[in-house]
Amino acid sequence: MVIRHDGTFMKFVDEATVKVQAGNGGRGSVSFRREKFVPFGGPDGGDGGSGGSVFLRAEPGINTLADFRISRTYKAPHGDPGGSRDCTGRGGADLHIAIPLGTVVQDVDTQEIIGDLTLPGQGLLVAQGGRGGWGNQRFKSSTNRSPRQHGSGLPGERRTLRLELKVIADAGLLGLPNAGKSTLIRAVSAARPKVAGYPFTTLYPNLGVVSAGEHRSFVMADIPGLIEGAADGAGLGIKFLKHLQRTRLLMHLVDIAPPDPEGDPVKDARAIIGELKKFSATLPKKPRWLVLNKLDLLNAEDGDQRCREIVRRLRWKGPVFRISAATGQGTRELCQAVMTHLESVASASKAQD
Ligand SMILES: Nc1nc2c(ncn2[C@@H]2O[C@H](COP(=O)(O)OP(=O)(O)OP(=O)(O)O)[C@@H](O)[C@H]2O)c(=O)[nH]1
Ligand SMILES: [Mg+2]
Repeated sequence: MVIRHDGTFMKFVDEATVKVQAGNGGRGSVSFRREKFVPFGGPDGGDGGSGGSVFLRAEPGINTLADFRISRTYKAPHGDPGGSRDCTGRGGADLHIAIPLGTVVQDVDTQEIIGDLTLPGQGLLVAQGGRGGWGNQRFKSSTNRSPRQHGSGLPGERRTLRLELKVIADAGLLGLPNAGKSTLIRAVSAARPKVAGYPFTTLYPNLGVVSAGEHRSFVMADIPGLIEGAADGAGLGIKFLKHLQRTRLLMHLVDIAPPDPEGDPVKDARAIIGELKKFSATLPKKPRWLVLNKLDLLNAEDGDQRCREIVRRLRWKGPVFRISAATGQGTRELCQAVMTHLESVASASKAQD
Protein backbone atom coordinates (compact mmCIF):
# COMPACT_ATOMS: atom_id res chain seq x y z
CA MET A 1 0.00 0.00 0.00
CA VAL A 2 1.37 3.39 -0.92
CA ILE A 3 0.00 6.13 1.28
CA ARG A 4 -0.32 9.51 -0.33
CA HIS A 5 0.21 12.74 1.50
CA ASP A 6 -0.40 16.05 -0.19
CA GLY A 7 3.21 16.56 -1.14
CA THR A 8 3.69 20.05 0.20
CA PHE A 9 6.32 21.01 2.70
CA MET A 10 5.53 19.46 6.00
CA LYS A 11 7.18 20.32 9.22
CA PHE A 12 5.57 18.63 12.12
CA VAL A 13 5.40 18.27 15.80
CA ASP A 14 5.46 14.59 16.30
CA GLU A 15 4.45 14.25 19.94
CA ALA A 16 1.56 15.65 21.91
CA THR A 17 -0.28 15.03 25.17
CA VAL A 18 -4.05 15.29 25.32
CA LYS A 19 -6.70 14.69 27.94
CA VAL A 20 -9.86 12.87 27.08
CA GLN A 21 -12.98 12.67 29.18
CA ALA A 22 -16.01 10.56 28.38
CA GLY A 23 -19.48 11.70 29.40
CA ASN A 24 -21.05 10.60 32.67
CA GLY A 25 -24.10 8.40 32.63
CA GLY A 26 -27.38 10.22 33.31
CA ARG A 27 -29.19 9.83 36.61
CA GLY A 28 -32.04 7.30 36.79
CA SER A 29 -35.47 8.78 37.34
CA VAL A 30 -37.78 8.37 40.32
CA SER A 31 -41.31 8.58 39.09
CA PHE A 32 -44.70 6.92 39.62
CA ARG A 33 -47.43 6.24 37.14
CA ARG A 34 -50.28 8.65 37.44
CA GLU A 35 -53.28 7.36 35.56
CA LYS A 36 -56.94 8.03 35.80
CA PHE A 37 -58.74 5.29 37.72
CA VAL A 38 -55.46 3.75 38.94
CA PRO A 39 -55.10 4.95 42.50
CA PHE A 40 -51.59 3.63 43.18
CA GLY A 41 -49.59 3.54 39.95
CA GLY A 42 -46.32 1.67 40.04
CA PRO A 43 -42.86 3.10 39.58
CA ASP A 44 -42.06 4.19 36.03
CA GLY A 45 -38.77 6.10 36.33
CA GLY A 46 -36.57 5.38 33.29
CA ASP A 47 -32.83 4.82 33.24
CA GLY A 48 -30.38 7.59 32.58
CA GLY A 49 -28.73 7.72 29.14
CA SER A 50 -25.12 6.62 28.76
CA GLY A 51 -22.41 9.20 28.48
CA GLY A 52 -20.70 9.67 25.13
CA SER A 53 -17.44 7.80 24.58
CA VAL A 54 -14.28 9.29 23.10
CA PHE A 55 -12.68 7.67 20.06
CA LEU A 56 -9.59 8.51 18.06
CA ARG A 57 -9.78 8.01 14.33
CA ALA A 58 -6.87 7.78 11.88
CA GLU A 59 -7.22 10.22 9.00
CA PRO A 60 -4.87 9.94 6.04
CA GLY A 61 -5.19 13.68 5.26
CA ILE A 62 -3.63 14.85 8.53
CA ASN A 63 0.14 14.89 8.75
CA THR A 64 0.80 16.63 12.00
CA LEU A 65 0.04 16.62 15.69
CA ALA A 66 0.61 20.39 15.78
CA ASP A 67 -3.10 21.02 16.41
CA PHE A 68 -2.80 19.13 19.67
CA ARG A 69 0.09 21.25 20.89
CA ILE A 70 -2.15 23.52 22.93
CA SER A 71 -3.07 21.18 25.71
CA ARG A 72 -6.79 20.77 26.01
CA THR A 73 -9.35 18.31 27.20
CA TYR A 74 -11.63 16.62 24.73
CA LYS A 75 -14.97 15.98 26.41
CA ALA A 76 -17.86 13.88 25.21
CA PRO A 77 -21.31 14.98 26.42
CA HIS A 78 -23.03 13.45 29.46
CA GLY A 79 -26.11 11.24 29.18
CA ASP A 80 -29.48 12.85 29.99
CA PRO A 81 -31.35 11.80 33.13
CA GLY A 82 -34.10 9.23 32.74
CA GLY A 83 -37.70 10.43 32.54
CA SER A 84 -41.06 9.29 33.74
CA ARG A 85 -43.11 6.74 31.80
CA ASP A 86 -40.06 4.46 31.47
CA CYS A 87 -38.31 6.93 29.25
CA THR A 88 -34.59 6.31 29.04
CA GLY A 89 -32.54 9.49 28.95
CA ARG A 90 -30.85 10.44 25.73
CA GLY A 91 -27.29 9.15 25.44
CA GLY A 92 -24.43 11.60 24.97
CA ALA A 93 -23.06 11.54 21.41
CA ASP A 94 -19.69 9.89 20.95
CA LEU A 95 -16.78 12.17 20.18
CA HIS A 96 -14.45 11.22 17.33
CA ILE A 97 -11.11 12.96 17.24
CA ALA A 98 -9.28 12.83 13.93
CA ILE A 99 -5.57 12.19 14.29
CA PRO A 100 -2.83 11.45 11.76
CA LEU A 101 -2.42 8.00 10.35
CA GLY A 102 0.58 6.34 11.98
CA THR A 103 -0.02 7.64 15.51
CA VAL A 104 0.83 5.47 18.48
CA VAL A 105 -1.34 6.12 21.54
CA GLN A 106 -0.12 5.60 25.07
CA ASP A 107 -1.82 6.01 28.45
CA VAL A 108 0.41 8.41 30.37
CA ASP A 109 -0.52 7.03 33.82
CA THR A 110 -0.14 3.33 33.12
CA GLN A 111 2.43 3.66 30.31
CA GLU A 112 0.35 1.12 28.42
CA ILE A 113 0.33 1.40 24.63
CA ILE A 114 -3.38 1.33 23.89
CA GLY A 115 -3.28 1.56 20.16
CA ASP A 116 -1.33 1.99 17.01
CA LEU A 117 -3.42 3.54 14.26
CA THR A 118 -1.96 2.33 11.01
CA LEU A 119 -5.05 1.88 8.81
CA PRO A 120 -7.01 4.73 7.21
CA GLY A 121 -10.24 5.28 9.14
CA GLN A 122 -9.18 2.96 11.98
CA GLY A 123 -10.87 3.88 15.25
CA LEU A 124 -9.76 3.44 18.84
CA LEU A 125 -11.91 3.74 21.96
CA VAL A 126 -9.90 5.78 24.45
CA ALA A 127 -12.52 6.72 27.06
CA GLN A 128 -15.67 4.74 27.67
CA GLY A 129 -18.83 6.69 28.44
CA GLY A 130 -20.42 6.03 31.85
CA ARG A 131 -23.50 3.83 31.98
CA GLY A 132 -26.76 5.52 32.85
CA GLY A 133 -28.18 4.96 36.32
CA TRP A 134 -31.23 2.78 36.85
CA GLY A 135 -34.62 4.36 37.12
CA ASN A 136 -36.74 3.45 40.13
CA GLN A 137 -38.86 0.95 38.17
CA ARG A 138 -35.80 -1.35 38.12
CA PHE A 139 -35.89 -1.52 41.93
CA LYS A 140 -39.44 -2.76 42.09
CA SER A 141 -39.84 -6.06 43.95
CA SER A 142 -42.57 -8.00 45.71
CA THR A 143 -41.59 -6.38 49.00
CA ASN A 144 -41.07 -2.90 47.67
CA ARG A 145 -43.70 -1.82 45.23
CA SER A 146 -42.94 1.87 45.34
CA PRO A 147 -39.16 2.13 45.44
CA ARG A 148 -37.63 5.55 45.63
CA GLN A 149 -34.12 4.33 44.86
CA HIS A 150 -32.39 5.21 41.65
CA GLY A 151 -28.92 4.87 40.23
CA SER A 152 -26.86 8.00 39.84
CA GLY A 153 -25.07 7.02 36.62
CA LEU A 154 -21.45 6.03 36.35
CA PRO A 155 -18.73 8.55 35.67
CA GLY A 156 -17.17 8.56 32.20
CA GLU A 157 -13.60 7.37 31.87
CA ARG A 158 -10.82 9.99 31.93
CA ARG A 159 -7.38 9.52 30.53
CA THR A 160 -4.28 11.43 29.65
CA LEU A 161 -2.85 10.23 26.38
CA ARG A 162 0.50 10.63 24.78
CA LEU A 163 0.30 10.69 21.01
CA GLU A 164 3.35 9.92 18.98
CA LEU A 165 3.34 10.19 15.23
CA LYS A 166 5.51 7.76 13.37
CA VAL A 167 5.76 8.97 9.83
CA ILE A 168 4.55 6.40 7.40
CA ALA A 169 6.93 6.96 4.57
CA ASP A 170 7.71 4.37 1.95
CA ALA A 171 11.33 5.24 1.51
CA GLY A 172 13.69 7.10 3.82
CA LEU A 173 16.88 9.08 3.22
CA LEU A 174 19.87 8.48 5.41
CA GLY A 175 23.15 10.29 5.40
CA LEU A 176 25.62 12.64 7.00
CA PRO A 177 24.75 16.31 7.20
CA ASN A 178 25.38 17.94 3.81
CA ALA A 179 25.09 14.66 1.90
CA GLY A 180 22.30 16.29 -0.12
CA LYS A 181 19.19 14.61 1.30
CA SER A 182 17.06 17.75 1.29
CA THR A 183 18.35 18.70 -2.14
CA LEU A 184 17.21 15.31 -3.42
CA ILE A 185 13.72 15.49 -1.91
CA ARG A 186 13.35 18.99 -3.38
CA ALA A 187 14.44 17.72 -6.77
CA VAL A 188 11.93 14.89 -6.92
CA SER A 189 8.92 16.12 -4.93
CA ALA A 190 7.02 19.27 -4.02
CA ALA A 191 8.52 19.26 -0.52
CA ARG A 192 10.58 22.38 0.13
CA PRO A 193 12.92 21.82 3.05
CA LYS A 194 15.76 24.28 3.44
CA VAL A 195 19.02 23.43 1.73
CA ALA A 196 22.30 24.99 2.82
CA GLY A 197 25.99 24.27 2.80
CA TYR A 198 26.28 23.85 6.54
CA PRO A 199 25.55 20.78 8.68
CA PHE A 200 22.21 20.26 10.40
CA THR A 201 20.21 22.44 8.10
CA THR A 202 17.30 20.05 8.52
CA LEU A 203 15.95 19.96 12.06
CA TYR A 204 12.67 18.11 11.50
CA PRO A 205 11.74 15.24 9.23
CA ASN A 206 10.10 16.26 5.95
CA LEU A 207 7.89 14.23 3.72
CA GLY A 208 7.51 14.54 0.00
CA VAL A 209 5.37 12.70 -2.49
CA VAL A 210 7.33 11.46 -5.44
CA SER A 211 5.28 10.95 -8.53
CA ALA A 212 6.51 8.09 -10.68
CA GLY A 213 3.91 8.04 -13.44
CA GLU A 214 0.16 8.12 -13.55
CA HIS A 215 -1.41 6.95 -10.27
CA ARG A 216 1.97 5.82 -9.05
CA SER A 217 3.63 7.66 -6.23
CA PHE A 218 5.47 7.05 -3.02
CA VAL A 219 6.34 9.04 0.08
CA MET A 220 9.94 9.91 0.72
CA ALA A 221 11.17 11.02 4.13
CA ASP A 222 14.09 13.38 4.62
CA ILE A 223 15.42 13.30 8.17
CA PRO A 224 18.12 15.37 9.86
CA GLY A 225 21.68 14.25 9.15
CA LEU A 226 23.44 11.72 11.35
CA ILE A 227 27.03 11.83 12.50
CA GLU A 228 29.33 9.39 14.19
CA GLY A 229 28.40 9.11 17.86
CA ALA A 230 24.78 10.13 17.18
CA ALA A 231 23.60 7.17 19.27
CA ASP A 232 25.41 8.79 22.21
CA GLY A 233 23.79 12.13 21.51
CA ALA A 234 26.28 13.72 19.09
CA GLY A 235 24.73 16.22 16.68
CA LEU A 236 20.97 15.92 16.74
CA GLY A 237 21.15 12.32 17.99
CA ILE A 238 19.40 9.35 16.48
CA LYS A 239 15.85 9.97 17.64
CA PHE A 240 14.75 10.77 14.10
CA LEU A 241 15.62 7.26 13.00
CA LYS A 242 12.32 6.14 14.48
CA HIS A 243 10.64 7.82 11.52
CA LEU A 244 12.34 5.34 9.26
CA GLN A 245 11.17 2.27 11.15
CA ARG A 246 8.12 1.81 8.99
CA THR A 247 9.68 2.58 5.65
CA ARG A 248 10.26 -0.28 3.29
CA LEU A 249 13.45 1.00 1.81
CA LEU A 250 16.36 3.12 2.99
CA MET A 251 18.42 5.22 0.63
CA HIS A 252 21.84 5.90 2.00
CA LEU A 253 23.14 9.10 0.45
CA VAL A 254 26.90 9.53 0.27
CA ASP A 255 28.70 12.67 -0.88
CA ILE A 256 31.37 11.33 -3.25
CA ALA A 257 33.45 14.51 -3.06
CA PRO A 258 33.35 15.89 0.49
CA PRO A 259 34.84 19.40 0.65
CA ASP A 260 37.09 18.48 3.57
CA PRO A 261 40.42 17.24 2.08
CA GLU A 262 40.56 14.69 4.90
CA GLY A 263 37.02 13.57 4.13
CA ASP A 264 36.52 9.95 3.16
CA PRO A 265 33.12 8.88 1.75
CA VAL A 266 33.76 5.28 2.81
CA LYS A 267 34.49 6.22 6.39
CA ASP A 268 31.40 8.45 6.33
CA ALA A 269 29.22 5.64 5.05
CA ARG A 270 30.52 3.21 7.66
CA ALA A 271 29.77 5.72 10.40
CA ILE A 272 26.14 5.88 9.34
CA ILE A 273 25.82 2.10 9.18
CA GLY A 274 27.36 1.91 12.67
CA GLU A 275 24.78 4.34 14.06
CA LEU A 276 21.95 2.40 12.42
CA LYS A 277 23.07 -0.75 14.19
CA LYS A 278 23.23 1.04 17.52
CA PHE A 279 19.69 2.31 17.06
CA SER A 280 17.95 -1.00 16.52
CA ALA A 281 18.40 -4.55 15.37
CA THR A 282 15.71 -4.31 12.73
CA LEU A 283 16.58 -1.07 10.96
CA PRO A 284 19.92 -2.31 9.57
CA LYS A 285 18.11 -5.32 8.10
CA LYS A 286 15.82 -3.21 5.95
CA PRO A 287 16.64 -3.07 2.24
CA ARG A 288 19.22 -0.32 1.88
CA TRP A 289 20.46 1.18 -1.36
CA LEU A 290 23.65 3.10 -1.79
CA VAL A 291 23.07 6.43 -3.51
CA LEU A 292 26.27 8.17 -4.53
CA ASN A 293 25.55 11.88 -4.79
CA LYS A 294 27.21 15.01 -6.18
CA LEU A 295 28.40 13.33 -9.35
CA ASP A 296 28.51 16.78 -10.97
CA LEU A 297 31.48 17.76 -8.82
CA LEU A 298 33.86 15.41 -10.63
CA ASN A 299 34.48 14.86 -14.31
CA ALA A 300 33.01 11.71 -15.80
CA GLU A 301 36.18 9.67 -15.50
CA ASP A 302 37.08 10.68 -11.95
CA GLY A 303 33.46 10.27 -10.90
CA ASP A 304 33.32 6.77 -12.28
CA GLN A 305 36.58 5.85 -10.59
CA ARG A 306 35.50 7.34 -7.27
CA CYS A 307 32.19 5.49 -7.32
CA ARG A 308 33.82 2.14 -8.10
CA GLU A 309 36.34 2.67 -5.35
CA ILE A 310 33.64 3.45 -2.79
CA VAL A 311 31.63 0.35 -3.70
CA ARG A 312 34.73 -1.84 -3.60
CA ARG A 313 36.02 -0.55 -0.28
CA LEU A 314 32.59 -0.80 1.32
CA ARG A 315 32.21 -4.35 -0.08
CA TRP A 316 28.75 -3.18 -1.05
CA LYS A 317 26.63 -5.98 -2.49
CA GLY A 318 23.27 -4.20 -2.83
CA PRO A 319 21.97 -1.82 -5.49
CA VAL A 320 24.03 1.31 -6.21
CA PHE A 321 22.81 4.52 -7.86
CA ARG A 322 24.84 7.46 -9.04
CA ILE A 323 23.10 10.81 -9.00
CA SER A 324 23.45 14.52 -8.77
CA ALA A 325 20.66 15.88 -6.64
CA ALA A 326 21.67 19.37 -7.74
CA THR A 327 21.39 18.81 -11.50
CA GLY A 328 18.82 16.04 -11.38
CA GLN A 329 21.12 13.56 -13.12
CA GLY A 330 20.09 9.99 -12.33
CA THR A 331 17.25 10.99 -9.97
CA ARG A 332 14.49 9.86 -12.32
CA GLU A 333 16.01 6.41 -12.68
CA LEU A 334 16.43 6.20 -8.91
CA CYS A 335 12.77 7.11 -8.28
CA GLN A 336 11.51 4.68 -10.89
CA ALA A 337 13.55 1.90 -9.29
CA VAL A 338 12.20 2.81 -5.84
CA MET A 339 8.64 2.73 -7.17
CA THR A 340 9.14 -0.65 -8.83
CA HIS A 341 10.69 -2.02 -5.65
CA LEU A 342 7.79 -0.77 -3.49
CA GLU A 343 5.21 -2.18 -5.89
CA SER A 344 6.88 -5.58 -5.89
CA VAL A 345 7.02 -5.62 -2.07
CA ALA A 346 3.35 -4.59 -1.93
CA SER A 347 2.22 -7.31 -4.36
CA ALA A 348 4.35 -9.91 -2.57
CA SER A 349 2.75 -9.06 0.77
CA LYS A 350 -0.72 -9.11 -0.82
CA ALA A 351 -0.03 -12.57 -2.25
CA GLN A 352 0.87 -13.71 1.27
CA ASP A 353 -2.42 -12.49 2.78
N1 LIG B 1 27.37 20.19 -6.41
C1 LIG B 1 26.39 19.60 -5.73
N2 LIG B 1 26.01 20.10 -4.54
C2 LIG B 1 25.00 19.48 -3.89
C3 LIG B 1 24.34 18.33 -4.42
N3 LIG B 1 23.41 17.94 -3.53
C4 LIG B 1 23.47 18.81 -2.50
N4 LIG B 1 24.43 19.73 -2.71
C5 LIG B 1 24.82 20.86 -1.81
O1 LIG B 1 25.23 20.32 -0.59
C6 LIG B 1 24.84 21.18 0.49
C7 LIG B 1 24.02 20.40 1.50
O2 LIG B 1 22.79 19.98 0.90
P1 LIG B 1 21.49 19.60 1.75
O3 LIG B 1 20.52 19.07 0.78
O4 LIG B 1 21.10 20.74 2.61
O5 LIG B 1 22.10 18.44 2.64
P2 LIG B 1 21.36 17.54 3.75
O6 LIG B 1 21.85 16.15 3.58
O7 LIG B 1 19.91 17.76 3.70
O8 LIG B 1 21.99 18.18 5.06
P3 LIG B 1 21.37 18.26 6.57
O9 LIG B 1 19.99 18.81 6.45
O10 LIG B 1 22.29 19.20 7.26
O11 LIG B 1 21.44 16.87 7.10
C8 LIG B 1 24.10 22.32 -0.14
O12 LIG B 1 24.99 23.39 -0.31
C9 LIG B 1 23.66 21.77 -1.49
O13 LIG B 1 23.53 22.77 -2.45
C10 LIG B 1 24.78 17.84 -5.68
O14 LIG B 1 24.28 16.87 -6.25
N5 LIG B 1 25.79 18.51 -6.27
MG1 LIG C 1 18.65 18.56 5.02
